[in-house]
Amino acid sequence: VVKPFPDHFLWGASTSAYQVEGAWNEEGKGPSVIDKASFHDGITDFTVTSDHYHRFQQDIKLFAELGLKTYRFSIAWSRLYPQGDGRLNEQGLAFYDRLIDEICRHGIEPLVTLYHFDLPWALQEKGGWSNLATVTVFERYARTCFERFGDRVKYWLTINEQNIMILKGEIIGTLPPGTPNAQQMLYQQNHHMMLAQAKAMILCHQLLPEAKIGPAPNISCVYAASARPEDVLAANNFSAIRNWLYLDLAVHGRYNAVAWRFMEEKGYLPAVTEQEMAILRAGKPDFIAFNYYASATVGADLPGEAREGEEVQQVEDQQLAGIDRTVYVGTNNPHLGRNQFGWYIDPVGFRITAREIYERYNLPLIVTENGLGAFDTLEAGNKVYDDYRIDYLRQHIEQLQLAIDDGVALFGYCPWSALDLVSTHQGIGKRYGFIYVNRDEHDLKDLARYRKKSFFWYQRVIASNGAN
Ligand code: BGP
Repeated sequence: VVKPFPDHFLWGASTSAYQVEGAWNEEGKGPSVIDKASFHDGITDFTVTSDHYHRFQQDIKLFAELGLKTYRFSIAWSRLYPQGDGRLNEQGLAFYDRLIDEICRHGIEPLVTLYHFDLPWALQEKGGWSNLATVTVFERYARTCFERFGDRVKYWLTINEQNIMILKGEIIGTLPPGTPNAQQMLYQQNHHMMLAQAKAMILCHQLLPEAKIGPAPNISCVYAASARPEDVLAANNFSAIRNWLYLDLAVHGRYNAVAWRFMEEKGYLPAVTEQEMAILRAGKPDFIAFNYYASATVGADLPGEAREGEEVQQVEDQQLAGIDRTVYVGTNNPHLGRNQFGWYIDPVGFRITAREIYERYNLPLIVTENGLGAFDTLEAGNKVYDDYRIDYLRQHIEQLQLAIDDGVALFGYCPWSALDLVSTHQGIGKRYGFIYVNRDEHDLKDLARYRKKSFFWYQRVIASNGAN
């Protein structure tokens, strides 16, 4: 018999500020890197998104009806500090006061991400994360959040998917185009973000001894393309560079040897001082949050062996072949199905990932993203029959339950996303929510909210504490 979900398990759902709020320049908000980025033709921008900024009361009421125990959202740094630092915008603070009060009034536990991709543009103009001064600016912003909201917020996340910002630096990161030796600069940015995170964790523990804080990387288990030892070695390398580099720094304050050697051989080593390493060691997370969508499969790139050029999932941006010891190339996995956007669907990989993280770090875990992006259709009577999403989530929840049965201390699950919002690169057409938001890419319609079939399903999952 599989163990039930623990009492007080935090069933939740997630969003991020720039993807859901809209009101991109209202009430004193400064622009972020997202507001300045150019996106593909044909998809919407981030000016209105789901208009949550003006409709949050209605949305939180729906979350309460859904039965959420926790709601994960992010604070837009440039609402609080329009220039990144300097003047504090009281209207921005007041908005998050109202939002958090509303969440708490419904008995939902707020889970707050300090920084989810939307670096204030004014900081980016001063070098962004390439500039060591941004570390201190982030610490100040974090202090403001802890001091203002810490009376109501117990769970904090530092930085969303820092590893993806580095691994896909040209797309989602904060690297100005044309930066010379871009990869080295990305690893320097990574080091600075790690310092910012460590300082935020130290500060959180000082100011809010009851609160808990942790990192929120995207972690995927990594499979070897075959049982050939070189392929297994390649998978081991990729795990070290894609996953453990970030968590080893966050938890233990050290660079793992494989990742360090990789950066050294490629000429990517960040400048690091002993004093900084001491700060990294002093900053300790209380838990690890992780986002999981799919696994990754890699192999060795042996001389004379050409791999087929079909687009590879999860590893596509890594052109790291050719160095002794740290070589790997992405391969496809014939054992897995894919979603409408080509992403692999791998529920068992979810269980493996949870076990791996727990075994490696021995800290409580919470899942802060997992979900299925799909083109939903609004049918007659404003119904959305998203059985495919229910299937995806059910399979992943089953594997989570097995992971708990395996002994993993997992205390929450927050699928992406609470309601429909704008995907980072694929517009509003790629939907993840339990609640449909009535708009198209360029036609805002009435932005009405409709409960999808998955809403009623997840409501039952939560009500029965996981017996879905
Ligand atoms: C994660 C991000 C989210 C969200 C999600 C879905 O990487 O933290 O912000 O965007 O992925 O990705 P996408 O919108 O590209 O489908």
